[in-house]
Amino acid sequence: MKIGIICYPTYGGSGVVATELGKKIAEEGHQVHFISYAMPRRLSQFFENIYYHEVESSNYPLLEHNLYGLSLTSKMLEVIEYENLDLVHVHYAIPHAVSAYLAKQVLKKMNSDIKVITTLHGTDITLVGLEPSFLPLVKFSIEESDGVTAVSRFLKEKTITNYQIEKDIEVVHNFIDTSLYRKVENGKFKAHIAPNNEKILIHTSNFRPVKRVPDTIRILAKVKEAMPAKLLLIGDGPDRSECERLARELDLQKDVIFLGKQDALHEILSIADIFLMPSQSESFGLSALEAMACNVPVVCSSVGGLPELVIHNETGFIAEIGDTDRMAKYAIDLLKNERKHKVFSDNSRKRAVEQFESNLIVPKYLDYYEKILAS
Ligand code: GMT
Repeated sequence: MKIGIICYPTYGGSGVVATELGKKIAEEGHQVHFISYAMPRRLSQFFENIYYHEVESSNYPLLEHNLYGLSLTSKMLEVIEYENLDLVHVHYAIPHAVSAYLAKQVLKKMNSDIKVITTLHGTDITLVGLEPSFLPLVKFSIEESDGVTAVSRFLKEKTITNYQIEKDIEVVHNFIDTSLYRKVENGKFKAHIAPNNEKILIHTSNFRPVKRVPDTIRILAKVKEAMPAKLLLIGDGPDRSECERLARELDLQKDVIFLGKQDALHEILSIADIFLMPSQSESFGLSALEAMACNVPVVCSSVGGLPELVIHNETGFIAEIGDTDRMAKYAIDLLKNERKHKVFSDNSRKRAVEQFESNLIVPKYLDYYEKILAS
C-alpha cells in the first residue's frame, strides 16, 4: 500500500502515534508519505520506505493569517497525484480531516478519488472541537471520512454523544514498542538525580492546563512529609512557569527537577518509582503507557481512557481529578512497601507487553486500511 500520513510534528501524543505507526508499517514494506509543516521529531534519521513532504506556508502580504489548512490540502493533492497514494490517514481531526475532505472533493472533480481515514486522539474531540464555532465542521469532517478510529472506548463514546454522530468508529488503542521502551540500567543518572537514594516521582507532558502539572508538585509536597523524594518533570509548555513558581512557593526548588523536552525517555523513566498523571482529561494516556513499559506503576486521575490502561490496585492507582491527597496517599503506600511496588511494577510491564505492544496493535490499523480500501 501507499499511505499518506498527516500529523502534527511536535511532541504531542497524536504526532508520536502517527510517526511510530508510519515507521512500523514502512517496516512491513508499505510506502509511507508523511505530510506536515515540519519533520516529525521521531523521523530524524533515514528509514526505508518513508518519505517526507513539507507543507509550506504562503507568505504573500495580503494573507496575514496562516492558511495552513488550505496549504495542507494543496500539498495532499500534489502528493496523492504524484505518488499515487491509496489512502490518507489523518491524525487529529482539526484541521487535518477538513483539509482531507477538501482534497477528496477536488479529486472527485478530476474523476479521481482517495480514501480518508481520520484518527481521533483527544483534545480534538474533548476540548478544541467542542468550541461552538468548530463543532459543526468537526462533526462534518468526521462523518465524511471513509473510516474513523478513536484511541479509546471512552473517546469513541464521547464522539458519538458530543457530536451526535451515527458512524462506525473503530477503537484502536495507543501502542508501544516494548523492545525499545524497557527498563534499562541507569545508575549514574539515578545517583545524580537522587544522591541520597530519594524516591523518584516522574511526569512527562506538554505542560498544558489539561495535564494539571501543578498537581504533581502538590503530590510531591505530601509524599515528602512521609519520606525523602524528588519529582522529575519532563517536557515543556504553557504551565511550566506556573510550576516553577509553585515549586518556589512550596520551597521545593531543590526537589522538583525540570529536564525540559527529552528524547531518550526510556532511559529517564527507568530510574523512576512512580509515574504521575493527574490530568483533567486524557483520552488514553500514551505517556503513562511509556512509563508502564519501563516497569513504572502509574498514579492517575479517573478520567477518559485512563481506566482502560491503568488497572486500579494492580498496575497503579486511580483517584478523583484534583484529589492530590489521595494520589499522594497511594504513592506513599506503594513507595513504603517494596514488595508491593515490585508486584505493581511487574504488572505494569506485563500489561504493556500483553495488551499494547505495537506488534499487536499495528496490524489492527493495517486490517482497517484494507477494510476501508475494499469498501
Ligand atoms: O493533548 C495532548 O496531550 C496531546 C494529544 C495529541 O493529540 O497530540 O494527545 C492525545 O493523544 C494521545 C495519543 O493518542 C493520547 O494518548 C492522549 O491521551 C491524548 N491527550 C488528551 O486526551 C489530553
